Amino acid sequence: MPDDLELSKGGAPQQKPRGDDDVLTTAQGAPIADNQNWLSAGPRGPQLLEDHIAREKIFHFDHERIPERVVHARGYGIHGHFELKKAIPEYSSAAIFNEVGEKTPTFTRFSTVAGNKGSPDLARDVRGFATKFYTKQGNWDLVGNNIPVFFIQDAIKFPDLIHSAKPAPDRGFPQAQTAHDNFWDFVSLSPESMHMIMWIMSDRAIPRSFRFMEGFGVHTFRLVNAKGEAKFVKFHWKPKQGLQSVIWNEALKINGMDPDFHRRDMWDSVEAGDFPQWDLGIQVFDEAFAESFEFDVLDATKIIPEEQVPVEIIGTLTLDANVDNFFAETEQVAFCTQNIVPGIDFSEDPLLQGRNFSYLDTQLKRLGSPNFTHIPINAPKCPVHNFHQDGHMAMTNPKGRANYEPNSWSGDMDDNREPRGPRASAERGFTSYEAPVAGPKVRVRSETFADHYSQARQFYISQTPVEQTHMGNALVFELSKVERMDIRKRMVGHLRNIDDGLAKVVADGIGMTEMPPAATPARQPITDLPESPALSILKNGPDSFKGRKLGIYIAEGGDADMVRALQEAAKSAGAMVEIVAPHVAGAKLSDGKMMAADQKIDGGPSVVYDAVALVMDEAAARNFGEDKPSIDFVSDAFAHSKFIAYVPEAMALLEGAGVAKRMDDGFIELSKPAAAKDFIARCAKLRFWDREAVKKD
Ligand code: HDE
Repeated sequence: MPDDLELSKGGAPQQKPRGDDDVLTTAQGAPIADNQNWLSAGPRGPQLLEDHIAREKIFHFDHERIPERVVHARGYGIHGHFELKKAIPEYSSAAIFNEVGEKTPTFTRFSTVAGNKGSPDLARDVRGFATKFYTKQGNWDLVGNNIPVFFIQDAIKFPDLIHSAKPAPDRGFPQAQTAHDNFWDFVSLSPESMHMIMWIMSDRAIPRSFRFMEGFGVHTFRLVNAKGEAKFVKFHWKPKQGLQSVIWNEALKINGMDPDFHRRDMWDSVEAGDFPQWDLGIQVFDEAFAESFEFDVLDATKIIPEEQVPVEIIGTLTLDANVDNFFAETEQVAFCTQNIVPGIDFSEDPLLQGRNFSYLDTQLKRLGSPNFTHIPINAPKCPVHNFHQDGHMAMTNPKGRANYEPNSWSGDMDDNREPRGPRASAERGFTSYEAPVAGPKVRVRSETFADHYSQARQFYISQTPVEQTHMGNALVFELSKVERMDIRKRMVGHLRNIDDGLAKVVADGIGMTEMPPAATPARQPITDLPESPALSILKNGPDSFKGRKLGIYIAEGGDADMVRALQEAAKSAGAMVEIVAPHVAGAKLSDGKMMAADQKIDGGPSVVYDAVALVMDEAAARNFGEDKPSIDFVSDAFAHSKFIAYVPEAMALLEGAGVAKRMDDGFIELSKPAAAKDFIARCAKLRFWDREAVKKD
């Protein structure tokens, strides 16, 4: 029993940290004597309904789940802060953009779109990148994706898009993938999807980590300055870690090996103090540019190439604290596109306008009450004053009598009257930009939205040959899962408008004997746009092994100095290291000492590492040359174009894995410990892509 009761009024009831000496209580605070046995009539029952303690426990358990998000169900949240590096008062009056050095707390949730809460992290999918900025003027939510365009141009099509991508309603599968008839049927009937299709068939849809992907606000928004002047803006997140993806065969294996690969990666790097950072960039342009641009800036299936409107960096997001409680924070966080602050405004993008309705609506369903803003993760960190009241789970209830406005309570406490409460402020409050609006009420798609292929083609031709091959392979994989021939043909018909070479690769890959006719474009001609190098991952590689992970496969008798040299070299490059061994207990190295392992070999396959090293004696290598997990460790690393370091004694394993005769410059022999440094330096390239080029020829 506590000595004193805290006689507080209101406030959110919080469980204090649970200590070792605390007595278990019911939700009403009554102490519990036995948490193992239901009250019963005699030792062999029956159980008594009277047991209020057992019933309360089961009752609470029965109601633990809330509906998962209808899209973006699987996600991972993390705290951080945004620091402004460059003030932009000429563009925006928002406080968050006006004081250099100011730090604004944030919460970011990364997600996949199609899969349910328990689906694997490396599904081929768009990734959500949603950030809540707890600014001094209220919460601003930038609810973006890792791809700068979207499948559709009008929000009314969203339920159909998502229905087609999610499991078919009759059979309830396939989960977390688009490789099925319904999805390809829908997109092939919606040519506006073609640009997005290019992006999701690229390696952008299988990022190596949340840390290594870009983020985009997608829509055109407005920035409004203190004089009420507006400019258009597109928001970009640029990872300081650089861009990196896995390849499809690797993704398939990671999903089996570690379905939590992305969330584990984020958790581990933050726990290790390696905080990921993104620069916030803006592309700012005016009405005149919007008028002169080849495409409509309100069309979310289009980008504005960075070469045309450069991205100005204005600040940095640092993610530096994992959540304390997944449900309370990651699950209950509610992002809404309508959460904007003075100085930021919407544009007339029809997709954005639809989203503004959807997010608030879905939060009510998911969190069960309009008071979800009282949940700590959603509550603004600035003062909140309004006359909203009551409702389920109301936690912050206002004091006093005045609960309406206007009112004539004085606000002057001396005359014994009640305070009058808050008032709107024309100077400090949000005012919508006075964009002129006129026109008949119609249901039409603007003519200016009609070009569906030019930017799709631009994306494709901006990729390196390796990336183009991956896109071709992805399309072949997906369309091979489509059963209906007419859908496959319709898709190849679209590809012919994007790139004939790609259309041919895909047609051949799915065994199509006759090339279907090209789809009829809604608008002719399809423009030949210049390459945009910013669209390629490999052209923008980080050239650093920092934040990446080396797997060292050790065995009895392995050279202890070499293992240590590798560990040190990786560490000084800012990389992480895991030791893999035949047993999790580790292995006795050449110095006679046991080195503990992080993973047993079949729990630490090479797909979870960025590069691998083999340090073992000859006898072990001979044994492993016949051991399936060891063979896979090497042959997968080879197939996935990874750098492979090996001590000369490990040759028998390379032979057993069938790669000894195909060794290329991606193999580095570790003849003496000094070689460890050279190996890690080589790993800065992340992959030895020449290996793929050779395989292709
Ligand atoms: Fe969303 N989207 N969306 N979306 N979206 C949701 O809101 C919706 C779109 C995005 O981590 C839902 O809270 C419509 C584009 C992210 O909690 C829902 C349309 C972009 C997240 C919803 C779109 C996004 C969501 C489901 C078509 C990138 C996860 C749960 C107009 C710019 C946020 C929820 C989180 C979540 C509706 C299209 C990003 C149903 C109607 C485009 C990152 O409200």
